[in-house]
Amino acid sequence: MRRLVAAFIVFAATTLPGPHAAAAAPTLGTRVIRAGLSYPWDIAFTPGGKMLVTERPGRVRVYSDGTRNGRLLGVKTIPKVRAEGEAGVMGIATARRDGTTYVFVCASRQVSAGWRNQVLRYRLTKGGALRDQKVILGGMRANTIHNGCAVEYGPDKKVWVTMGDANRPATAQDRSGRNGKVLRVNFGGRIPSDNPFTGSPVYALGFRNPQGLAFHPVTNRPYSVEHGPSVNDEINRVRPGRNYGWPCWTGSGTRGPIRAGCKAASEYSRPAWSSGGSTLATSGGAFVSSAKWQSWRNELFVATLKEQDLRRFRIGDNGNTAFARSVLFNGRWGRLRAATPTRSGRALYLTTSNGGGTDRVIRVRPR
Ligand SMILES: [Ca+2]
Repeated sequence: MRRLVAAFIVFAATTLPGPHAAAAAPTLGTRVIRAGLSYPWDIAFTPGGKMLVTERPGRVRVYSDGTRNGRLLGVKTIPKVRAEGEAGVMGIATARRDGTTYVFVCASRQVSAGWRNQVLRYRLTKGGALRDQKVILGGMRANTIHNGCAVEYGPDKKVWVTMGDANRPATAQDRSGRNGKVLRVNFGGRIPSDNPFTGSPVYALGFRNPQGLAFHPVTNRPYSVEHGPSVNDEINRVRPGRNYGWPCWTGSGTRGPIRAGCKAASEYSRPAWSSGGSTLATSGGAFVSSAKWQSWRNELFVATLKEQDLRRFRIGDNGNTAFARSVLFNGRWGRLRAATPTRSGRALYLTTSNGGGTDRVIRVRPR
């Protein structure tokens, strides 16, 4: 009799939606959409459904769509790219304006001033060609490490860019410099009148190497994802004019490599999450917004290079904390670089960073 009762309780618990029944976790399906690429750094989708993929050595690949059957419409070689170490053609984003699709690319280029990271804007033709190049943001030093270079077109219709310290840590605290910052400019590159520092593209400072940037689908708040030194990878809620501590402090009150000129840890903004005593090499970040994601809807997914997995985070109610929830696809595809949502928020696209012409674009979506 006791076994029967127990069996009924199990049956009831698994089949009857109780008054506090939460949405279920989604069952995810995965598919390799592209293979044989070379360091695909980032992905963007146009409103019409084209898929654009950067390859760090210097190209943008344009596909008719994000399926396995999509046609390769063209490959744009970005001029003057100096790809070396972690630098090259990195973040990409799209925007639709006055009936035209525009593409923003963050790239490391050899120009008259030297080796610089720049944000280029192109017009995308219907046939998939990138035309009418314009530099809308420049003056950021490039290096073989710490370039940042995520770019997103925000819900506020501004161009947002993360910039690393280019291995000159002190520059992250220099408000007049553009390295170690989150930058924000208008569509054509002018400084928005509502930026926190008048006449400056600097939106927030004190970053080491932020390679991820994503906007919460409900609150529209920006979140950056960055690499820590040997400890404290971070997720930061990026707020105007705030200072996130590098290189004085990392994580929540761990000393960084520089002390001169530093204030107390409490004078800097603390991360929404930090990895603590080790690093995962957190790279791209993306929110999923479709109801198909059920209980994971509006959560942040972060790709990791070193740990070779995808990490799921829930943003706390006040927006200031990110809670690590689960680890997905551990080791399945090697090092993961990008996490990008489709425009519908239904699918998440990942890229690998394994080299040797073996890299892939992978689609993840709820069944
Ligand atoms: Ca920090």
